[in-house]
Amino acid sequence: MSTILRYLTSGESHGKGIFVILEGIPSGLRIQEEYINKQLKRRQVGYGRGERMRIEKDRVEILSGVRFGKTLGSPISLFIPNLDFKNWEKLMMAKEPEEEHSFPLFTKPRPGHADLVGGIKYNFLDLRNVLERASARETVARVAAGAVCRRLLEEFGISIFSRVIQIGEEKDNTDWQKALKNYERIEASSLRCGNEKIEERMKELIDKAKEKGDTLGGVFEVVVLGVPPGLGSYIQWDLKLDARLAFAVMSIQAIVGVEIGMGFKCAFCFGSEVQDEIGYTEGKGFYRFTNRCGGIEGGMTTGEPVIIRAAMKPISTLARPLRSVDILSKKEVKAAKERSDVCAVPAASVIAEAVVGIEIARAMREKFGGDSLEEMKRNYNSYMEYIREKW
Ligand code: EPS
Repeated sequence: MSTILRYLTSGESHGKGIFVILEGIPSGLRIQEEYINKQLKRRQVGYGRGERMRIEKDRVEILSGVRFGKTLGSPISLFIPNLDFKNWEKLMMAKEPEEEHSFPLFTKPRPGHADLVGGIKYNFLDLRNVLERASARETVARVAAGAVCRRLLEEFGISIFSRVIQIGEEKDNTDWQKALKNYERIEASSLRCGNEKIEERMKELIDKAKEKGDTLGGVFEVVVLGVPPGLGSYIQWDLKLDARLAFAVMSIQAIVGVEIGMGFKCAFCFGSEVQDEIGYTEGKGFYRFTNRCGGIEGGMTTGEPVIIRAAMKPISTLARPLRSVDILSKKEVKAAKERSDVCAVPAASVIAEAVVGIEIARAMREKFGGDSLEEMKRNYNSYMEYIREKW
């Protein structure tokens, strides 16, 4: 994958904070901490979110790469402090504790989390060393980096939306064009659902899961509008934009499936029900009668909206824990109970907007390059003029 735009995150869930370095944003892009904080706030919402969200008021500090409100073209370092750290200082300190094992070990791995395999892989008897980094807390970094990329994409008329279309067995089958017509409702909804009645039934399912000491997953949809044709490429496996978008979304904690456009439904259809026929009119140029491919064909954007859906498994930490084995005694135990969410699908949809935005921004940087935003815009405008004139 090209490294023209890349990012690295670091930090543990209960350490000092979460860090991200984002490299590849051109100089001259306006960005403010408040703009990023707005996205961080969107990540914290959600009916079914856990106690941690009452502790954290996620706010970013821009530590490098920006001066007087504009990017410098150099790496942008972002830091989001963990307000909860004050309650964990002794358990998360970097220096060696005075007495050996003066703190409880986390030895009861939770089925579905990274606990057991992480302990085996990194040779840890205290599985807290695993969960601290495997935690979905890390996604606050993705949203911060994604916010800067969203800001860049706005300069090219590209916008990103998401909504929840299923919680447990409760589905919202409204198509995305209709749903986006009342996007304010989706944004105001604590489940990011566009339909009030369906949202109520989803909430009932989350309440039932909570009463049972269980958790619930679901499905969300991300839509990207305004992309130019030709982002990504068919010439190499790791340049195909559909594959990269699937990778980015699948890398979010608890995501177990990703589809683009009609996705798995294609498997039950004939080709004539799947391919998007091509039309042409003077002035409008080439267009498609449908967009079943979800805006990507041959690993490249067609210029139609990019549509991605993903399935999130129920959170791994259950208030009524499942069977596990203590890694020290090897005796059957109930898995550890860590504070957690009951349902985090709305949060995952916001995180997915961010990682999709990063991938689209990376593809835009690959195609239009430029060290400054102005240069990138010149390249973009000349490409769009070429399409208007020649195609
Ligand atoms: C989360 C932070 C975590 C969890 C949750 C989401 O904080 P804490 O572990 O202190 O409660 O609440 O992460 C998980 C449920 C998980 O399994 O990783 C966040 O910031 O989104």
